[in-house]
Amino acid sequence: MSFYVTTPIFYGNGEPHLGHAYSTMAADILARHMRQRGEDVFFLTGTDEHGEPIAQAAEREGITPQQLVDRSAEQFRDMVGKVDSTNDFFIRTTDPGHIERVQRVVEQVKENGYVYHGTWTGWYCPRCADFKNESEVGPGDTCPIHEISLTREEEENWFFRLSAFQEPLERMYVENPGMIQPDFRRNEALSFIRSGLRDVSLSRSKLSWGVPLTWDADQVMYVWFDALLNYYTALGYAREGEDLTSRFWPASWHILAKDILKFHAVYWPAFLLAADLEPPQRMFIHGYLLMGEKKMSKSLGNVLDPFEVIERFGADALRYYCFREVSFGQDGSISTAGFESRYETELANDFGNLASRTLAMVVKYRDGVVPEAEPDAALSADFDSLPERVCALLDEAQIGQALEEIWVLVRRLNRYVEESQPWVLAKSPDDAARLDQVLYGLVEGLRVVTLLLHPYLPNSSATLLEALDHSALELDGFGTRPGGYTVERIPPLFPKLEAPE
Ligand code: ME8
Repeated sequence: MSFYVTTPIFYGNGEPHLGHAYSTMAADILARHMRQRGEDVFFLTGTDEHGEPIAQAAEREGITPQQLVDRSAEQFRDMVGKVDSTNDFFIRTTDPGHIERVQRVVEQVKENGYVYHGTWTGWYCPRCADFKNESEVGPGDTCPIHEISLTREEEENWFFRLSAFQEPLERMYVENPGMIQPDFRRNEALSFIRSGLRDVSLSRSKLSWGVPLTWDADQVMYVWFDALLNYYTALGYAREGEDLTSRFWPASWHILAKDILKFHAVYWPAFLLAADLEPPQRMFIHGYLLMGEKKMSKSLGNVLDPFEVIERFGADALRYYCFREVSFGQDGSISTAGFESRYETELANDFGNLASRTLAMVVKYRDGVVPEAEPDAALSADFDSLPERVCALLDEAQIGQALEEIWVLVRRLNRYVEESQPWVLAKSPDDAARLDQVLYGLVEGLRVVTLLLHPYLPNSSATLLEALDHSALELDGFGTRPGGYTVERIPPLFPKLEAPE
């Protein structure tokens, strides 16, 4: 089965922050997990490089827009690498391959009768790059998201006949209730659609930094259509000499936050339908990571640097913390204190210690050779169908709940150590068989949870799997690997933190 997951493409005038990293890590967790299941995976991220804010930022700096986005693309690529993202391609909307394909799709939309010429008058937020309906205007004609004054715009544009899709979109979401997750976001999208869809500008005339319309050289594509199309165009040119479109389109999951729900849930499927293309299968709308009270964003100026966090805690710890602390789909507060506490109690103590002491006991009591024994029935029962349960949750992009499901077993294994007291068993030769059973169960449990944790903790799970002499990443059930192999001790996976200077 093919599995195609995307993140939003991030604005090429900003600096990467933890919010961007969050969507990237979420998509990466799904991509890694699906690869473990043997699916044919494609994972896309990248940068959104056209539009007014970018042209303006470049002008303020006295550089060209291209110079600005080249620099920013490098920063985002760097961020993506540092969170250990395994994206299969990094798209930039200034790629010639993208531009060409955008032009082709929009020509098709025009040919199908969904494009006309008209005059736009209304409110516009340059930061959202969005034309606002009266219902979307905040007090004093401001943008409710960016808290800046909206501008009154009037210009000659080409329009996209969005109104023609009100009924088809409504039907689509009613008939496919799982398409937008969580459900309350689907309801939000539906109520927006039901409140009436007005046609939207497809192009801008006052701007030159964008994809030119092939039939009107004075106009460039409205940046949102240019940007949304990345999900589709990338498949056409990501692999030289190969078109991946039929293999991966429609996308399995778009991962994004609630700020851009309208564009993804309304404009995007409508535009695809207008071009005779299939809408994406599903989209997951996550919440905002909040630092203190406000969402983190560049324009609000309260940014936590993911690079600093990674330097101090490692990428695994960041990946773990974000999906453990904040319920995926809801807003949630994050803090340095929260990081440190979960790092210490869950990563270092629950998981790191379990791994260290399990391996150490096998080395100490059995010269590193995992005993060949039947596991405890009670322990087996607790692991019963664990991989299936985790798969079912991740099929629904329930990243936090799947992690919780795994962590219950991490804790179970720790309790098993306490209950069975291998160090006491080791003192009496009569208990040798029982000790074999306990050690086998512990190693097997550790192996199963480590495989399931791989998408969340790619580095520490790799270290641990190596120590367990286990090279395959496929998910495995408890009790399926017989003993008889040799394991090694490891240094602490999550060493105690030095106090910051
Ligand atoms: O909107 N918490 O780009 P953008 C969680 N270019 N996620 C956050 C976040 C936060 N505090 N802040 C940002 C754009 N994000 C467009 C997208 S897609 C065709 C075009 C994440 O750089 C989240 O995924 O503003 C959000 O939707 C995205 O970054 C917005 O990134």
